[in-house]
Amino acid sequence: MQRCIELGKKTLGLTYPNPNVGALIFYDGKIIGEGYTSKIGGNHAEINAINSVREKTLLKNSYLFVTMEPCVHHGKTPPCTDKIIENQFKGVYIGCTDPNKLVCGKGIRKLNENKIIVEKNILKKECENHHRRFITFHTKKRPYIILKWAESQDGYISTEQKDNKRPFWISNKYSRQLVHKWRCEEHGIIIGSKTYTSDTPKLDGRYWNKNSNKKFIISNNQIISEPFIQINYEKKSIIKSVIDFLFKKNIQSVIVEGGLKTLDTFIDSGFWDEARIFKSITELKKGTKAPSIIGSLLLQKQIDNDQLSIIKNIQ
Ligand code: AOF
Ligand code: ZN
Repeated sequence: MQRCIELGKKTLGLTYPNPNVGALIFYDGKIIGEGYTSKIGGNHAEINAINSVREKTLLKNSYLFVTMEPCVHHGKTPPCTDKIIENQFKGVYIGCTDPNKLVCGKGIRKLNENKIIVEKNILKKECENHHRRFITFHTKKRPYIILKWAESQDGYISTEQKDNKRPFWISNKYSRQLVHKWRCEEHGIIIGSKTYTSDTPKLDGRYWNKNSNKKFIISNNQIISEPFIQINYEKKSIIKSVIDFLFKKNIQSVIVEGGLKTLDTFIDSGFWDEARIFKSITELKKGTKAPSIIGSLLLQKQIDNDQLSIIKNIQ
């Protein structure tokens, strides 16, 4: 199953709104086929794994491992369970159930009804973590929210500089490349309008690849994307309105890149899942203070001379 997770990661960021599932086929102590969800609208992982097996007659004595329950619905592609049944697999090992209400336990039931052995919850926590964006979207009816910023050694996220030298880089070039990778992994990028006008960021992944994720700019009374869209903040908090808007647009995850007001508004609302913070060795002495955040430390590591901390919301 660990290998299935590795396979699923190959298309992280490229399969939205589909989850990036990983699958493999096990026969007589050997892996004889592997697959992962294709880019938008393409094959599901199980089908790619089946297609990768040269000797199709082996399938009927094989076991399928898959990070998420196989589907039962006719979507952009036919149901994976039908293919599994048709090929008479001996058993299916599943990481976690599919929270999509079109599937949600029905895949497991259908396999059972067709006399295929099903073992579920294999590395469940790891598979749920791997599919955390898709699961958050379907169960909490909002995108998975990642906050990101870089702060100086003395805790500032920007200088007081108001000239055209902005943006002033706090983190090193390796951390910046990592941020571009992260941008390609999430479904959307959010920044505040002040950062948008002062830094004119491109918000792309050019130091990683050219995956064109959706960009959203939040200003006082509207969320701006392509095309510009007004959202009504009157009755709800800003963040609730923003996440409802993103849910309606089927956005499964976002990375929020600042500035301070935008980050603070997300932190105060409690609507965030992860914070990824770079601490550089540079001292700024004055400027805009970094947000403060409380959560559980998931990971801390050096990116050359920057220290990266990943914090999880445990509220
Ligand atoms: C699987 N294997 O690799 C994935 C699944 O529109 P479709 O046909 O692509 O179906 C999308 C839904 O299928 C998606 O919301 C999720 O419930 C499931 N994704 N299922 O058996 C896969 N990616
Ligand atoms: Zn499927």
